[in-house]
Amino acid sequence: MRNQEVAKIFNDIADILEIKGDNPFRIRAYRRAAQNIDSLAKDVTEISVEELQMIPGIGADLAGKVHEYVATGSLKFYEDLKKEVPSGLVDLLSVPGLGPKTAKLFFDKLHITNVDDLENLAKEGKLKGLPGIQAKTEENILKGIAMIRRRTGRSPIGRVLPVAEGIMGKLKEKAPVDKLSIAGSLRRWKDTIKDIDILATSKDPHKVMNVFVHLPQVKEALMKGPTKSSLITQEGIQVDLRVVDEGSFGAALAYFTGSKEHNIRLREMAVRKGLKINEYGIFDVKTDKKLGGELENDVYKILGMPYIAPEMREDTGEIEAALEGRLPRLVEMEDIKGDLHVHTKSSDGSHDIQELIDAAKARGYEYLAITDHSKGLAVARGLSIEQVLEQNTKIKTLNKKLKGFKLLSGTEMDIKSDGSLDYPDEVLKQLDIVVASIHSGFRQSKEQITKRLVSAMKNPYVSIIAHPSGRLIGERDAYEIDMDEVLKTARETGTAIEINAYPLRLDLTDIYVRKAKEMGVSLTINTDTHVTFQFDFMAYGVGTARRGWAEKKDVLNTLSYSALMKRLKSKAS
Ligand code: DGT
Ligand code: CA
Ligand code: ZN
Repeated sequence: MRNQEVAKIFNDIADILEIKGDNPFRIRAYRRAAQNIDSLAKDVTEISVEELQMIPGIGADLAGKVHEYVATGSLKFYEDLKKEVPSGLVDLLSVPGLGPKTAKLFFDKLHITNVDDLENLAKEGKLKGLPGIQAKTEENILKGIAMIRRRTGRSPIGRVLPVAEGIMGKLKEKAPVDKLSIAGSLRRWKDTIKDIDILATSKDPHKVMNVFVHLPQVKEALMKGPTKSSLITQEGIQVDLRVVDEGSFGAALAYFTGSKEHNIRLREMAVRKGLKINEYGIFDVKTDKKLGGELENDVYKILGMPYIAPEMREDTGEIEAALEGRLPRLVEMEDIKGDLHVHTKSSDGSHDIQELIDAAKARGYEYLAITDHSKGLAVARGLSIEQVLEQNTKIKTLNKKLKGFKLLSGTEMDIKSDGSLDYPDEVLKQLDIVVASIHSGFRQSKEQITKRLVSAMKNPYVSIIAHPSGRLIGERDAYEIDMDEVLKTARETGTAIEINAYPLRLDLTDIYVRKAKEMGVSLTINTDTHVTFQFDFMAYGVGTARRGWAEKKDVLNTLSYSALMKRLKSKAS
């Protein structure tokens, strides 16, 4: 897929336009197009110009640009634009938190054109004193640079899974494979992935490997053998494929799914029973007789345990729970009855309400909460009080006409930097659901940010805290927050905490999901959809919930519509 590549160019264009002080609407159009192309399920190179124009935010002009780039490998508009600003200046924008205005300031006043110079001058304290630049700004710039340098080798799962699925699809189509499965951290739904592990069985392993190393996605074949081959994809992700015997597939799947720590525990248990477990099977040590290995569950069965879901295999108590018969019944995709955090084009989404309903119904949902941004969030065209009330009336009228589907009228209300809420209670109490979240003041102290969240939860109308730590994997660290305090308040006030399924967020993170569950905090898994295909991100959220041992009963949006409404009202009363 070259979507990421095209998206990056559009983002670069937006950056340069911003440095140049161009029209904000034009800049926003490029950013929105970039986001939509980036999260597109289909490869841009396989889409016609007509189809491209059907992507929200992409008109004839941008479709033409995408086409030009895909067809010729370059984009004249972009190449010309780059000549208008010093090269290197754009690189500065990759430092988290450093915007175009500041970058331009550093260039104009200090002639900084690359990240190394910026780092040196920040260390020497030479930036402060410029308009708006304080010691704290220098500190943040240094932190941001350190973060870029840390980005090593691991990619967010949202970048990796589509690549893995693309390769699996091509293998199924072109190679003589029988069984085929993803293994490793990807099968465990970790939020970041080092490399993709795939297992297969085949009557013709040689042919399979031949197809594999010549797939169109391949940038470089690293090694090709009869049982294992490795390659690097166009996106720079390593993929290992192993072809194993039919009778060993289950044992190999258990072995290569890991985690390593989980496997070590299983092998120790086996040794105590006079058994041996490896990627080929389960064996009796004395007689060397093979006791199992065709099915993955053979491993668990022989050790006297129920099957443990891959998401739990981290040696964090799952083996003890399995032995004692207290494994949770993890929440599943089928349990999700609706999405409680969705944007329309009234704020920064791309669709009207009807289009969102259709897409939600196609996914088998029973309800959907419309939660556009609130007035304080001007960058996302947040709704004024009049607008949100108007939308509320419209939704309530629409609801009476809908058959077999319900809308919840809501808002994603900004918790402002000073801790106050963006709408007054008289407005909030008219809505079915209030999702509250932080979009500014990320650099406040731990105490300040925690206090903002805690006081929002104490508001009787706030139903959910969304993306609680504000992280964007690989792009922005979580803000500092006392999560224990937040969870405690959530329980006391009956506020649900969101697992945001947007693949760069996945926040609440797995560790805190587990803590929340243990504390009896209610969770909700929402996609924060801005474009309809993003509804499919739900799987990432469910994966994260499962890594935190969450069950159906822990998750608000597994409730029926009437039970959900009752629950939402019970906090407000
Ligand atoms: P990552 O780092 O995101 O790729 O995480 P994994 O878990 O996919 O790790 P990877 O790709 O190095 O190995 C895949 C699985 O293979 C791993 O989860 C367990 C198994 N494995 C790999 N190396 C070892 C090892 O040295 N000992 C054991 N017991 N298992 C291993
Ligand atoms: Ca791996
Ligand atoms: Zn949102």
